[in-house]
Amino acid sequence: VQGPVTVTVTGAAGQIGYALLFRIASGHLLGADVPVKLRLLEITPALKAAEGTAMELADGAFPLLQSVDISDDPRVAFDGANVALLVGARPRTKGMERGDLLEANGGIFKPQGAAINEVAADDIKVLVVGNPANTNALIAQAHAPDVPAERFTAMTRLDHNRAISQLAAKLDVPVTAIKKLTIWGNHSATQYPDLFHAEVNGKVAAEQVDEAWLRDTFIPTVAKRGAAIIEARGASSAASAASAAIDHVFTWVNGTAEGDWTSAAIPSDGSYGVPEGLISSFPVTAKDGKFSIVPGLEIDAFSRERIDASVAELGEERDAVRGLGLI
Ligand code: NAX
Repeated sequence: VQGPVTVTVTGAAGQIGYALLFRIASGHLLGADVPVKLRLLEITPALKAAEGTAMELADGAFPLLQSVDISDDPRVAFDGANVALLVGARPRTKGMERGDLLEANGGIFKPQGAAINEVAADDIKVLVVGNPANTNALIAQAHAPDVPAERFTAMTRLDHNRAISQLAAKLDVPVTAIKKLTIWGNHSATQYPDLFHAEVNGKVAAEQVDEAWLRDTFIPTVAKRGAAIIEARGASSAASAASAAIDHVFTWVNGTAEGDWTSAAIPSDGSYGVPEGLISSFPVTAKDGKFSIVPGLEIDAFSRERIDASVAELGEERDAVRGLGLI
């Protein structure tokens, strides 16, 4: 039997945290036989709410949950962490420019990266959910020089799951019929969900839908799904985001299935014309606790244009945080 895994969740009192913690406690993050120690990081005013969530976790009497600790100090919360889910972030508020947003998030992800560097376990794996996720991951990574760069990842699995679901509904097939879907680029409206390499029951997905639907319905529906959820629910995606975070880490730890891949934002090695070091979404496989970019896919002009646009946005975000001295 495996020893307990320490999982730190930031923004634990938020709405994604509320949906996420109970799935972690019930064994969905790592596996049904892996005991978990939870560490919750919150800002001081939200500690009481986090305590309320911890009370409910206790009331779940989860067999795998060994402990729940709460702190407002990153150096306490990340101590010995094997997995860190960075969910808490500063949202964009009215009148906020991109520079202000990046700066506010730098104030969160810089000290968290430094604390991870100092006190996390040697095998730490980091998933950034809090937006702007790719660039927040870059900031945290820059302040954790002793942690291998590839341990910093950002979440595009929700976009990936949304794309699978939209395509499955369109073709009236179960989601399990769809393989090799890819989200490329930034977790933002410029992201590119790719159907040219995706397969439906073994056949190329793009050939089973008409081009106008792919271009004018599918791509914008996936990219703008977050806004549609806010419009309908009056609140942003929470349970689906938590579920995607669970999927991302479960896949990272337990691997992808033979003949399939998933999407994750990981540091680029220069593949597919994405500048080295940018944390961009790629088609990835996972094995032995490591993500690898799927090599050798042919990229046609339609896809090239869209990947390049999203990657250019990531480059601009990187330049902006560089200019602010955040990386
Ligand atoms: P909430 O506002 O409900 O919760 C955020 C929590 O983070 C709050 O409890 C807040 O006190 C806490 N927090 C703020 N600063 C912190 C810090 N320095 N240390 C620890 N905790 C801190 O937001 P929620 O709906 O849970 O969303 C969280 C983040 O996920 C947002 O940035 C959101 O934009 C992002 N999302 C990312 C998605 C993705 O696919 N990558 C999709 C869903 C979601 O929009």
